[in-house]
Amino acid sequence: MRVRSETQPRPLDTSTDRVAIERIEMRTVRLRLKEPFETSFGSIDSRLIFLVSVEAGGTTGWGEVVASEQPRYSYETVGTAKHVIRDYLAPAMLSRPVTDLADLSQRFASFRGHNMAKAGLELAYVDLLARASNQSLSQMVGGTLSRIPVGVSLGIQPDIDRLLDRVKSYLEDGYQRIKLKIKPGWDTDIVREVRRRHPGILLSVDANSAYFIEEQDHLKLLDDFKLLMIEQPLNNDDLIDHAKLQSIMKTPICLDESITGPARARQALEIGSCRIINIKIGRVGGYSQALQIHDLCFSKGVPVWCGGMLESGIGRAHNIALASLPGFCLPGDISASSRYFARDVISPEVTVDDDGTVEVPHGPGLGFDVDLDYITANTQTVERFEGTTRKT
Ligand code: OSB
Ligand code: MG
Repeated sequence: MRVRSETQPRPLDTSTDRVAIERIEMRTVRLRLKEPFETSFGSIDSRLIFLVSVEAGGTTGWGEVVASEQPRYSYETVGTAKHVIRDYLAPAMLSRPVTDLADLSQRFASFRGHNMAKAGLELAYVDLLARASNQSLSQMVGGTLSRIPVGVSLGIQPDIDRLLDRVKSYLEDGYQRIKLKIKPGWDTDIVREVRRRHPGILLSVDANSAYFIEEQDHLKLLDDFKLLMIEQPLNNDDLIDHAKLQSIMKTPICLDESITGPARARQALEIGSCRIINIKIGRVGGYSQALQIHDLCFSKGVPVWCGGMLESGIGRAHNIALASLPGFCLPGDISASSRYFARDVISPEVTVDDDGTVEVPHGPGLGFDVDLDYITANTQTVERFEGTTRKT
């Protein structure tokens, strides 16, 4: 598989003046999901959205920490991210003016792990810079696409009929790729049925680490269904067993959970753990890391696509910007706001066209208005941190 564009992405241009961040705010907002979302590690019916904003010189930048309430997808939670931002990352960001994204990410690198917490602040910082320099996020990160292809990630359903209904209706909406969540007992039979009804569609599966290498003979059965990929079949921090599995499977393995940063991406490609990488800005620790993984994969012709974490519109706007980079040649998990929530925190909401694409907005920063009234009405907690190095 080849990546689509010949254009080399530009490095993030943050050569504006040093920015003295005056205030950081973190807040949690409860949004109900329109329908429960079930994966191999559990089911949720609402999302505790974790928003962060940073302020300087009268401009506010917005980011989202994609951690869940429980440590199931990863060890991070809303609670650990609050702690790490409050006690370590916010003080590091406020301690002196920030020169550029590399400066910020270097300060954060002295604290181990907690990528989602770090990413939330990086996102807010990049949105702040974009607004201050009157550029869109996509321009800031060197995006080249004006529309991005998108797919939908379908949770485990109560029964096969319900699954087939959902697949049909998302295909009617135009989504370019259907991803089915699988787990032992909800895998080959349902994939076979979906494939039989839709022989030509881009179809993938995501196991969220539900299998062991000892189950390789069973996993190999999935080779019969012309899947675009199988996402993260094995343990969340494994590379070795995935390499063994990839060597005996025809279906490309795509790693999600295992790719926690650029070094892991390099190692995975070196030993053949996967042929495709899902990039989530939160999982890898922010734009600084996501761009490096993108550039590495782009230079090697390895396809990447943008994963999702059931974000609100704020995280989704950042995902759209990232997915506008030239290496993102497969449809992302960037569905319409209405696929998740009755009402989103941005306006206009993210919509998907009949051709299964989302427009990359042109306006400054996120390119969407942040609906502060709606956010305030649904806010559960707020904490603010003030800088000491005010501009005079
Ligand atoms: O593994 O990609 C995943 C949601 C929460 C946690 C992990 C994953 C997902 C999704 C949903 O698949 C993607 C989305 O539509 O946001
Ligand atoms: Mg996944």
